[in-house]
Amino acid sequence: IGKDADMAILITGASAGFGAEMCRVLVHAGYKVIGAARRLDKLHHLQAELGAAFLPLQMDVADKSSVDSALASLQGTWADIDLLVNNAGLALGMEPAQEANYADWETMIHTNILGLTYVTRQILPRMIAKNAGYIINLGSTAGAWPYKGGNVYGATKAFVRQFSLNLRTDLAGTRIRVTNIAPGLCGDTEFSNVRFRGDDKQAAAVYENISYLQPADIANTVLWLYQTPAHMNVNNIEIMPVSQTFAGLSVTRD
Ligand code: 8X3
Repeated sequence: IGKDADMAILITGASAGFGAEMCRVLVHAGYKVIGAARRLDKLHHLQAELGAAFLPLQMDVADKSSVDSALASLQGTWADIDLLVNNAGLALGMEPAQEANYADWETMIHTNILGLTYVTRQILPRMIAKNAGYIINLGSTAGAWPYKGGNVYGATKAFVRQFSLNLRTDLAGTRIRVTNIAPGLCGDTEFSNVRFRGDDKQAAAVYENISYLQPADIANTVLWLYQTPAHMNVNNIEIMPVSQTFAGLSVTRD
């Protein structure tokens, strides 16, 4: 049983991928987990799998009133959030900036930036009031390493990284911890299927003949971070599969 078993963990984007795997790993480790997402049916499947230690919470992070009312509905120890994992986020498209669909940019900014701040701003005062808590934000290698077609997606993840560092700065003198996790290429999630708008062939091509990170790698990282000693703060953790490196600065020949 985890050290804070009477308190709850809130994970956004819990219906699939990293988020769903985090719910599994953290419930199996003995914690009470609230899984938040838009797709309630997926959360109910997780509830059937995980039992009473899992609470489904229908919430659209990109909709401030949905965030406010969903979080206000939490009762008793479920309202005592000791760990918030801001996992919800998405990439849409890989076209060069001048060809990208502007509505896609707005959706990414809305979910990855505004959505993350809606949830954080709601939960922070509760953590401040008890001078305890941990916020883990899901950034990306794309927030530090540019790549073609990464334009606004990578920029939203750069926001997540810098917001995490700035949060920790504002929280100096408190016991509240903040970490930015920046995963690189990770498969077996809906990430690329969403990015390529349901084109499963194009999505599968991203992972062809590559050994990539698994959702469990990231979920186990969250568990490890949460269980690190209370005096220790991991500011930023960047994780890539061995098949990926940051080499690759491009040159254009005349
Ligand atoms: C996901 C990693 O490289 O597809 O954030 O942008 S990448």
